[in-house]
Amino acid sequence: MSEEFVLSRIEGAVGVITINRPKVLNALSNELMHVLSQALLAMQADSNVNVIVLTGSDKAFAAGADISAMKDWDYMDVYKSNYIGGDWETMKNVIRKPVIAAVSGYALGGGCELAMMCDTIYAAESARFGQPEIKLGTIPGLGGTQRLTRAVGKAKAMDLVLTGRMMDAKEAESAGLVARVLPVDNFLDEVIEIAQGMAGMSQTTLMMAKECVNVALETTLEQGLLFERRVFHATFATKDQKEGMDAFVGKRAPAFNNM
Ligand code: CO8
Repeated sequence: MSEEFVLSRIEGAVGVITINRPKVLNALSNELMHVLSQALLAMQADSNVNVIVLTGSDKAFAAGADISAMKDWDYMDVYKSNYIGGDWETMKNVIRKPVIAAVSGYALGGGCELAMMCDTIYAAESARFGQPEIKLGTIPGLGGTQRLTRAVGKAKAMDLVLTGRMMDAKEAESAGLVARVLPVDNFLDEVIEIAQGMAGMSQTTLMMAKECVNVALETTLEQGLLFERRVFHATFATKDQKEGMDAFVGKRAPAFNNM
């Protein structure tokens, strides 16, 4: 590989993965997506990492799939290879630790879809979200019509997908796509600090909580409530539940062991 498309580092119990293809605003190529999935799997396997932050540059989280690479694809190639993103749905189930998208600048097309595949999105005031595929004569191919609709509702999803316009961070927050908007200055440091707070919890319990929230999008309320209750019951089999509640009663900080 001529360039390092993805950079990984660990800060405390937080794994930080940075998409690094600045000349093309982090356009997502096949190769980049492969390296990114390897980086995520490595963070999942590293027991020192409790939470993963996925970010890009100040100017772009990712400006979408690589249009130069995509423009000459033909139907049989993409259909037979199940590209784009067939294996990413599997990946999503393998990465059980919380993944936070830290979005600064453009998150467009596949970039917006990649952010939506994460468990939550924190945006810098400079963030711009959109599904501009319609302007290229195609449609979103990695969840843009599905996850965006679940996040912001049908009317706004239609508006974004059919016009290809961008929405800014404030609009994205009020529409429910983004959890928090943070100032541009020290944006990534602030997200990492929030992630460190999460990472101080029990890793096991973090994974259980993530699984429950994700089930809410996939099932009926009745089944989701039952799933949640059973997982809640399961937390009482962990040492971390004993530690958390003993610490509260003893008026001290908990020291979770991921057990
Ligand atoms: N693909 C390839 N190159 C890109 C992309 C892209 N998506 N976006 C930007 N670039 C390149 C530009 O060609 C330019 O290269 P060069 O310097 O060699 O001319 C460089 O990045 C800088 O871009 P601009 O000069 O255009 O920068 P501006 O600040 O003027 O504009 C924009 C920034 C508005 C973000 C503009 O670059 C833009 O509109 N980009 C395309 C956005 C887009 O249409 N994205 C959707 C792509 S389709 C898609 O994502 C389908 C998803 C399917 C799933 C994908 C899973 C991997």
